[in-house]
Amino acid sequence: MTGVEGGTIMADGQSLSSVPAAQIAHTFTVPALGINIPVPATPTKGKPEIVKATFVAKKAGSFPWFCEAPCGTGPTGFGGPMATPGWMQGTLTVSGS
Ligand SMILES: [Cu+2]
Repeated sequence: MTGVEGGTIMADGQSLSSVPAAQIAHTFTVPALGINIPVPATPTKGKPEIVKATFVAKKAGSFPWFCEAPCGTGPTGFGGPMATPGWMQGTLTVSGS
């Protein structure tokens, strides 16, 4: 998904509401909470970019998160880190208040 949902993202100080699919390096996606944060690739190779994201979890619990961009290894890009828990997938735990 290219749109920012359930939060905000700033890339080098610029607020983004979406990132073109071809420019997405990673996503932080939590379907159960309606959160999708696409992370743009660095526009200039070798030049770091600061990306800041915020989101509010609307309920407590443990929810799976994952990256939807094929950023891993292998012919499809879904190997290696994409298939390794703790890298491009995991569990977001939200405490109640
Ligand atoms: Cu990724």
